[in-house]
Amino acid sequence: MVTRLVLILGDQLSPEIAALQAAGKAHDIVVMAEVTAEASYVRHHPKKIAFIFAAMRKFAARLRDDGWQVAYTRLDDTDNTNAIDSELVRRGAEFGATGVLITEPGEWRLIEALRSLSDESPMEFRWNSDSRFLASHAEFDAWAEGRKSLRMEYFYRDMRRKTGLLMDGDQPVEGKWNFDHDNRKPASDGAEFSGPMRFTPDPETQQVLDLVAQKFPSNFGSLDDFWFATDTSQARRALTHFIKTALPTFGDYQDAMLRDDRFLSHSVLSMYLNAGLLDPLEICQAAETAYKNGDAPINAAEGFIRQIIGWREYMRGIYFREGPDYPRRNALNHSRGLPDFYWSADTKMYCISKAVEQTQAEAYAHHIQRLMVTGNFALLAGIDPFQVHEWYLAVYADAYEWVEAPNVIGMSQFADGGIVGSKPYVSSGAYIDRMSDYCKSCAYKVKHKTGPDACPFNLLYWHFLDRHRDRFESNPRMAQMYRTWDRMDGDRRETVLADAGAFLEKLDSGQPV
Ligand code: FAD
Ligand code: DLZ
Ligand code: SF4
Repeated sequence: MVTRLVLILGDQLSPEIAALQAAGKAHDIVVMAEVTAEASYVRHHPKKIAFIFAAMRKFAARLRDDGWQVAYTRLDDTDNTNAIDSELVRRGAEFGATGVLITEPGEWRLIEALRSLSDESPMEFRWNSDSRFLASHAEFDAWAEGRKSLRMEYFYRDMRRKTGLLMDGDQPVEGKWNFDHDNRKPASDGAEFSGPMRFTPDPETQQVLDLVAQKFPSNFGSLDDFWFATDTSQARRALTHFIKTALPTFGDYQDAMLRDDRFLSHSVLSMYLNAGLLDPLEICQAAETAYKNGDAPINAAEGFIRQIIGWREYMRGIYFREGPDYPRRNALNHSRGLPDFYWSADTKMYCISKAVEQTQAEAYAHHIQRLMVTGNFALLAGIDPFQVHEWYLAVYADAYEWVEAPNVIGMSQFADGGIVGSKPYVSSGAYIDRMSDYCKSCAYKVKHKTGPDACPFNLLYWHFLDRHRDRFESNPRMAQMYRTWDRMDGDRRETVLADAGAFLEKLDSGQPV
């Protein structure tokens, strides 16, 4: 009788996952393993590790209830070999397995490790594409082939046509593909947000929390007040809660930031989606139904669906198309070390301190905090993009390289030289001031353009444009910025650059900023 191992990784927790679909309960054995190699290739936030381990344990129990034989390794099992490839070797020998069924992992690192193992192993490896995505690699590559630039918007329209979401025949509902001009308002005074659904840890999750506290005591991030869903039925309740309470204002407040609200109208579903607890189409259909029933306006439903079938799928396409060297790209040759305040929140810059503090507490920050606060600062200050990438990969509960790297290396740091974005996402403090209520609590003055109190984003914005003039001045989308800079009085320009240089020197010498 043939026995094959069916590898299920910590972010593949879906009964529809391809390797499971290709396997049979009668002969095949599911292998799942909590291993040090995966838990420490970056120093993950403890809440991320706890979420993944708890969800893995509950998924294994579900599979067993469903009749599967599951060989599950816990982190503290004495015979744990502590890496995915060595666990396959150990389980292969234990069960006399002749083959391994794999669903393609979401990181080149692990793909390469498993490819090496399959070259050496007597077991036959069968690779399956990850069918949890709408666009296969071949489909994305076919879309990308021959295009001068890979703009997400056109890819997104194809995904709308493919899924039929918000379509009226072959036309978009209400006559437009994109309703962004109705979106992106600052949060109005007194706007209230109920936040994501919270779950009290069950005994299995509590056991994992104790284990993670003991094994990862010094990783950045707090384990206190763990409230994440850890199985599909809870994640579905979180989805229903979002659709009812936050989707209607999702578009309006997509880019807003508030001092006293960590979530606003965001769904906080990415960690469930990326781990396999929720399916992208299921989420989008729920949003579409809310729109059809008159419970959410088109700008909200369209904006939300675009993030999932557009941006999320597009980012994955870029990651696999660009290959394993993508996270090492550094088109702007930035080399400054990541400042300590990314780990401590200890900075006078209120916006950064807030974003880091909430990341530490929740393993979550919403998109505009990631892009226009911590990401914007790193880009303006010329931080080494690989260090920025490792930070994002470690600190967010939803972070796996296939989605994190194109967002960080591409969208946020322009380190891929313009594959994801046609221009760098940089802004001065004025943007943060417009979209948030942070600046009024800050030690720096957002209206000051020079001098000791000047908002560092104001100084560094011009410093960035000036030092990268050769690359960007002919970019039509940046022409206006250069015109404004050039119109500034020469002395003033010199003062801005000198103040920015002084700020960077302080940063480099580890003085408080
Ligand atoms: P919502 O605002 O409610 O959006 C709905 C869903 O759309 C999200 O759950 C997510 O699945 C999807 N989505 C939205 N924007 C993007 C995007 N740019 N790329 C891919 N999917 C998107 N997302 C991750 O899932 N993992 C990451 O590691 C990650 N790292 C990021 C790093 C940077 C620098 C930036 C700028 C963005 C990053 N994103 C990442 C994208 C986005 O910020 C998160 O998906 C989002 O903040 C998750 O919170 P949410 O579920 O409340 O999202
Ligand atoms: C992120 C993560 C962590 C922290 N731990 C495990 C683990 O112990 N076992 C496992 O199978 N997967 C884990 N993961 C998820 C993997 O790192 C993820 O599957 C790969 O990075 C590919 O996306
Ligand atoms: Fe951030 Fe500048 Fe506003 Fe302070 S003044 S919160 S540093 S944007």
